[in-house]
Amino acid sequence: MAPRVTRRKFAKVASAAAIGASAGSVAAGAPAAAQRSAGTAPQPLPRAFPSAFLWGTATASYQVEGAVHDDGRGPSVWDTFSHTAGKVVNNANGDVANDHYHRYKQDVQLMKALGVKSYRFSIAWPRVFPQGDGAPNPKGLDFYNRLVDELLANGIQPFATLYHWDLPQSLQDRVGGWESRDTSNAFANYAGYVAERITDRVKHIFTINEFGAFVDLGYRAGVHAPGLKLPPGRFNQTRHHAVLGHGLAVQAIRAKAKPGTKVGVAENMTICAPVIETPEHVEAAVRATRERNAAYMTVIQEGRYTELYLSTAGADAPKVASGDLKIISSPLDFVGINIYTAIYVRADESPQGFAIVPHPKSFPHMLSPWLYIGPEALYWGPRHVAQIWQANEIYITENGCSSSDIPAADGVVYDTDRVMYVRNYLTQLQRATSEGIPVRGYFLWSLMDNFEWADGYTNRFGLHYVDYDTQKRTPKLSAAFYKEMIARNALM
Ligand code: GBH
Repeated sequence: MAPRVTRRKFAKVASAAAIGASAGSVAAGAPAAAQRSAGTAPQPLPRAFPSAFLWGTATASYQVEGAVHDDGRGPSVWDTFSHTAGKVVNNANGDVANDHYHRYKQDVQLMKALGVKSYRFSIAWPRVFPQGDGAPNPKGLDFYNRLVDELLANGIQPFATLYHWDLPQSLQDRVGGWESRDTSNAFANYAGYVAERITDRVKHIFTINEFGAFVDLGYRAGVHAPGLKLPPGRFNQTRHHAVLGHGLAVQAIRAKAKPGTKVGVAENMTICAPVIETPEHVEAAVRATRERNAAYMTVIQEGRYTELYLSTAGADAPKVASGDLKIISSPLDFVGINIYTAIYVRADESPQGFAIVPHPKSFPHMLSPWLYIGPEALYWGPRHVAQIWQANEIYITENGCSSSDIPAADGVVYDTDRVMYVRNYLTQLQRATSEGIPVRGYFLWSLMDNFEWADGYTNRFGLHYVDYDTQKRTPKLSAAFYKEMIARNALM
């Protein structure tokens, strides 16, 4: 069944987003005289972003912190996984990573120099509850208090994510991690504990980062921690417990946070772009968006699994306890979307009404083979979320790319490919904001090169180059580009 979309809301988004409307409406503000005086030279459009637009960067705890034994931190599934031979390229691990735990003040200065207004980081659950549940470890939370204070002192708004995949190992050992509802409950308890203590200063909280990346890759494909390959029934149940944990955490945060705290999720939805912007392909992309995100974003937004998801799973469908769906779909204040790539969708005559068009072999990608270039994802992602689920506050919680990044003789990485990538994606984001789609901010992944999960340190996503022998951070060309863009608040 189609989700409820109020007629007014739909008309607003649909008409604003009508094909061809954007260029004209954006140009309308430019004085005609100024345009004429330019003669034949192409006139730059005033391709500005909204005035309060929140430019930012992002990182995650295990990818940058190191200090895995400091101040009572317990082990996480990523410590165990990365210390298991053959799981991570070159058997790398996050024991030291960027040593951000000790160098956070310097890293805040990198942000300040960029001119970002906000920073998205994640809190390591096993620092705060070394066993996942039971006794808290106040020293663990102290680190984030210091970080938050440092950010605020430098005029940077903190956005905190509570779970970016570092599950306390003890929960994996004792209850099977996200295979068990006990983990969903423990997560909510941890979320409430943190919310009570940081929301005097942190006004935006994300529950969970990217369900698929720890559930699908961790419990089915086995390429992320905890490295399991569960059969379909147990796997679908694990997915259910992850979204349940999200919903319980939303409720716990609401119960414990200071007034004015906003709660959301950061999900790397599958972004479905129409092959051509005609009404039938756009409609197919909307259908595909709901179905391809059925296990996570759709159930969070709609409080039900789609019929197609349930019928495809058959006997392996998740067992849903009474009340679960209401918890899972607890209302959110904002929606965060991590966007790296797009899939292309066309209309067809099948019962589901869409077909996915695979990327041809020649389709360009960045250094990571999965990172197909799809700038229009930054338009269609927020447009779908606003149109299908009436989200009125959207953040791009991650966007960025991997590049080969070799320092030149002068020590600078001239990552023209990353600049090309970011410029093209932001062009599509600006199309979205200029049409009134409510995107409020953008967090570039990442502030600096860091531990890229199963790829170890071989795949760099940073605006700053990190020399892991010396821990020296050096701004890349892309950092200069981003800084200039932020200063202008407009495309260039
Ligand atoms: C994000 O995931 C993460 O939130 C962030 O931590 C990470 O550093 C960043 O992106 C860059 O990757 O090797 O074929 O199994 C983005 C989604 C999920 C995409 C895992 C790559 C592995 C594909 N990612 N996926 S594969």
